[in-house]
Amino acid sequence: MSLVLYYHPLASYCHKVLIPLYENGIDFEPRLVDLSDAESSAELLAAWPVGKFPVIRDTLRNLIVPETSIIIEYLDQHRPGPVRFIPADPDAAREVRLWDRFFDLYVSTPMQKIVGDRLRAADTTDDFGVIEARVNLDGAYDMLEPHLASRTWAGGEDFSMADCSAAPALFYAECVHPFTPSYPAIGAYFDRLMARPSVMRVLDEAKPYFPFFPFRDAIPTRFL
Ligand SMILES: N[C@@H](CCC(=O)N[C@@H](CS)C(=O)NCC(=O)O)C(=O)O
Repeated sequence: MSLVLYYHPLASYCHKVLIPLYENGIDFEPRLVDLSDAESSAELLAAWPVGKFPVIRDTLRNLIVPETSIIIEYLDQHRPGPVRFIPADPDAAREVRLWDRFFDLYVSTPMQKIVGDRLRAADTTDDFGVIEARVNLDGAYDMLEPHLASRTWAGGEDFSMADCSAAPALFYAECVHPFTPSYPAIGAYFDRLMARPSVMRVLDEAKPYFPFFPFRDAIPTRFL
């Protein structure tokens, strides 16, 4: 098997890459990253010294591919399947890349700030940073609501990289800073995302690890 995926089943950015892998039935060898294990961490750092995951190793080309958006572009180019994640049309591709960036930077980043703060020791929490993250999420929801009211998927009428980014971002954001029921168009889009078999599979595989999620009590019961 030529693709090795360094990942963890609970990690939101790993979901972002598992979705396209499952959408197109791409074979890969899963390599679970355990940051509490020195050997596992060292293997990840050797592949990508930034230490963030997921990371893909393509053993056929002797290549490391980090960063989720770059990984999805790589899969689209080198393992194309029935679902194309970046449209061929340059204007449509730009729109997909824009909303991919939007979900990473303006939904995932504040969502992760809130989650990360919950994991800190009581005397090192960043209350102001968490308030700021919640304000940022409200701003993102205000922008997403009209955007999603007029389209099926985040980048247009076809499922794309932007939706791979949106699914985990919104799944965890709904737990830490709910958008339902106040934002009906985001809620309807979220339901469309959650009904995708690839997304259902990713969440099913994450389920055994839900007890480790600091906002586990806020996971909607339909996912448990
Ligand atoms: N910009 C990166 C973000 C990846 C990321 O933040 N991954 C998280 C897991 S969801 C991680 O590596 N966390 C471990 C850490 O930051 O030490 C990407 O798109 O791949």
